[in-house]
Amino acid sequence: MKKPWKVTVLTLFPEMFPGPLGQSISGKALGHQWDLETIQIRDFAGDKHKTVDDTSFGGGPGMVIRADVLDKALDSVTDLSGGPLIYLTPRGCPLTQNMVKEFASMPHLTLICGRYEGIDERLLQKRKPLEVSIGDYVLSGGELGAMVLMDACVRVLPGVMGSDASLEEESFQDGLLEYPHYTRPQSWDGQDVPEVLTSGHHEKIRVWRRAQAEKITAERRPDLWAKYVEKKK
Ligand code: 58G
Repeated sequence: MKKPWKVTVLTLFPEMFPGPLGQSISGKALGHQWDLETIQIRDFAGDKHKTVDDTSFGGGPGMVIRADVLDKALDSVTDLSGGPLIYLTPRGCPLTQNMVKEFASMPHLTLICGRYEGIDERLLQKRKPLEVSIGDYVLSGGELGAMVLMDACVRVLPGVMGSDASLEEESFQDGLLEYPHYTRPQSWDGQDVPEVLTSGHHEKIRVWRRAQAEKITAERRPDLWAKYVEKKK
């Protein structure tokens, strides 16, 4: 049997994992299609009080994770060479579906979760992690960001979503927002399912969905719409 896709998470709160990733489809795939390992950063503190943070040189509020402690924690990661080292931070490059597919194609990810005001810059200079952001907002820790990244990767692993057809569909709509979905009952709350979807005309359905996806994208995401129009030319 082939080795499953693996993620190693360095965190001060390993109890937060697998959290929501232990549920539903990703939860069922955990231990089969993918593996999760957590490393407690505090285990690598050098003093009897297990200190991992200190005040910021130059002053200002809040604490910073010590470079020496996190460096020792990273030394303990055996398969760092199997894929990227990633630090979740609001100053990172924005996570995209293309990055998700690339991360899911590597054998191993290592994720660093910061807390407090972040990590001593010298650790980042030495280890040069890929700095990734899940969006333009600040979280109290990188753990929720790590879970978002992992969730996005796990659902594109071969055999996890069950039907690879749904992923084909997704790539067909590449660069556009999702078209609307409907299920039973056919009539609900005075609203009927659009007739074309129950017509059985597969080509008409494809054209209708494409038009809907384009309309929603143009209305809501002028940035994505501009890229899509540019690409079509
Ligand atoms: C400012 C504040 C810089 C990822 C906190 C760095 C992590 C947002 C994201 C931090 C995160 C994101 C400490 C807590 C990183 C550190 C962590 N916030 N948008 N917070 O992906």
